[in-house]
Amino acid sequence: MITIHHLNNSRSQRILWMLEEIGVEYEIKHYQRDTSSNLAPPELKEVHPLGKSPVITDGDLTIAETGNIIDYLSRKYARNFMPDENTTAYRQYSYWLHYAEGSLMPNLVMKLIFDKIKTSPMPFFAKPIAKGIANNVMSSYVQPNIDSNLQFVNEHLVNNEWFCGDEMTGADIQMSFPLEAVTARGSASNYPDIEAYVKKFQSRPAYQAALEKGGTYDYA
Ligand SMILES: N[C@@H](CCC(=O)N[C@@H](CS)C(=O)NCC(=O)O)C(=O)O
Repeated sequence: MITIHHLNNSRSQRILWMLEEIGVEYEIKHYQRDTSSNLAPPELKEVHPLGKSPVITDGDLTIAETGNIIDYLSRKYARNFMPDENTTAYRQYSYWLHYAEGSLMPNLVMKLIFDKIKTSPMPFFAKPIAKGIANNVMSSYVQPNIDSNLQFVNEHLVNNEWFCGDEMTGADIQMSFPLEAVTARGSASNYPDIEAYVKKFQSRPAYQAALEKGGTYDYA
C-alpha cells in the first residue's frame, strides 16, 4: 500500500493529484507546518532524513523528490503517464520533470526569500541596507530569470496542449506547482497560455478530489 506523507500547503499536493489521476489505492498521513516558522514538523524526518514533503512509502521503499516520485509511480502503476522511451515526447517528459525543480523553482524560492528580507523585523538603521541589497539582487538577477523562464514556458504552451504534446503525462503534474504558484501570486498575468493551462488542469475531477483530501492549499 502506498502512503503519501503530505505536508499541508506544499508541493506534495502534486502527488495527491497524481494518485487520484491514476486511481491506485493509497493512504494519506497528514503533517502540519509550524504556524510561525512555516517549516515541516520534526516527525517528517522519521520518514526521510531531510524532513521535506512529498515523500511516499510503498512497502519497504521510501521515495523522495517530487520528480522522482512521479517517475516511480508512472513506471510502476501508470505507464500511460510517461511516453515511450526513445521518443521525442519522452525527452520532453524527462526535461520538464527535471526543469520544474532544477531551474524554475529555485528562482521562485529566491524571490520569496528576498521579498521576506525586505519585510523582516530588524534594527531601523539596517533596513535601508537590507532593502537595497534585496532590490539589487531582485532586479539584476532574480526577476530577469523569472521573466525569461515564464516567457519560455508560455511559448511552449502556445504550441502544446500538454507539456509533452497531445497527452497529459507526469511532466504536467510536476510543472503544476510552480505554475500555479506564479498564477496565484499574480505573476503570470503577462502569460495568458500559462494562466489558461493552470485553469485547465485545476478543473480536472482528479485535481478537485485531491484538493478535498489534502486540506489547506493556497495555490488552487
Ligand atoms: N525539490 C524537493 C523540494 C521539497 C521541499 O522543499 N518541500 C517543502 C514543501 S513545498 C517542504 O517540505 N518544506 C518544509 C520545510 O522545509 O521544513 C521536491 O520537489 O520534492
